[in-house]
Amino acid sequence: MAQTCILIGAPVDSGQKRAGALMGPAAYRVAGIAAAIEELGHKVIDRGDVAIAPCAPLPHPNPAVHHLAETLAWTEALARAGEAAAAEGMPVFLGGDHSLSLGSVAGMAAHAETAGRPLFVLWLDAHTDFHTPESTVSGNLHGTPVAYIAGRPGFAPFPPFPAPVPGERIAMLGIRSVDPAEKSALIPEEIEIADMRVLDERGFGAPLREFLDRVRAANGLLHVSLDVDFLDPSIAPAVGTTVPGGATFREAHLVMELLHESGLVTSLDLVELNPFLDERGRTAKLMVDLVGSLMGRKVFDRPTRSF
Ligand code: Z70
Ligand code: MN
Ligand code: MN
Ligand code: MN
Repeated sequence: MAQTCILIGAPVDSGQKRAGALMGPAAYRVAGIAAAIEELGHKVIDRGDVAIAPCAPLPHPNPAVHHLAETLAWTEALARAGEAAAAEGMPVFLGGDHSLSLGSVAGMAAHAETAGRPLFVLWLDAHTDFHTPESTVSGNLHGTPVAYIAGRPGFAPFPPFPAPVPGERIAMLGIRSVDPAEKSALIPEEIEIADMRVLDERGFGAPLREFLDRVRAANGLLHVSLDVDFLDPSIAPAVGTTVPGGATFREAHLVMELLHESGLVTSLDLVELNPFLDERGRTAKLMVDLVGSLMGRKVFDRPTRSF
């Protein structure tokens, strides 16, 4: 089915300490993201980059937390831009570090409330990003969005999350780096975590299909948040935190193809690309190729004859 994709540039880099993520939206455009989507018969509207005003520093009881005011401003700006875009088509957020999902998913949750449909979230990441600003050790707020989305307390001065997403509606794939405070907070949660141990045994297809079946049964909206470090660093080097043992080229494309076939995806984040660390644009190009698979690129348009 032809879609209208709304590209929203989110040059956010306040959620971590390494410079360069703010070049992400430009790199996706250079890598041809609009053409890759249009080639598949969809319409693309590029809304350009969201911007925030200069911020006065905002202190936090956890002294590790940094760039709180900027991250708060991005959260509010992206939630607004995202909610408006969701009324017109499928928002695609071009990041930017993963703190942008504090805003993008808040916008989708507000939209879902208006639409009267439950929001589901698929987190494709090496990390669970389940810290609160109170529990983070690094102080990097890109490690917090899932906790915000799930409605964990400890997020002042962020606005309360519009409609917290219960754990049963969140699934994580690719997980292989979790801090102790995140682990203990995740234990009582219903969040489905397919870590690499699970994925090595079952593959990516079965756990993903189970989650998608639940989204379909609930007539849900589905937000997909794709962190570059979901991928193995050997194929996706342009990321600040490389964690070995990630999804291969073929596993990642399979995930995207299954998402396409489900017809359920209503919004997407592309996060943590740091073009300054890339090798001749290969990570940006891979991410654009994955978006191609998500939007319907396949080897054959019909089942092949003998399989
Ligand atoms: C760690 C922290 C993180 C992404 C790194 C890492 C968090 N749990 N998230 N890269 N996308 O610093 O809180
Ligand atoms: Mn992440
Ligand atoms: Mn990550
Ligand atoms: Mn919960």
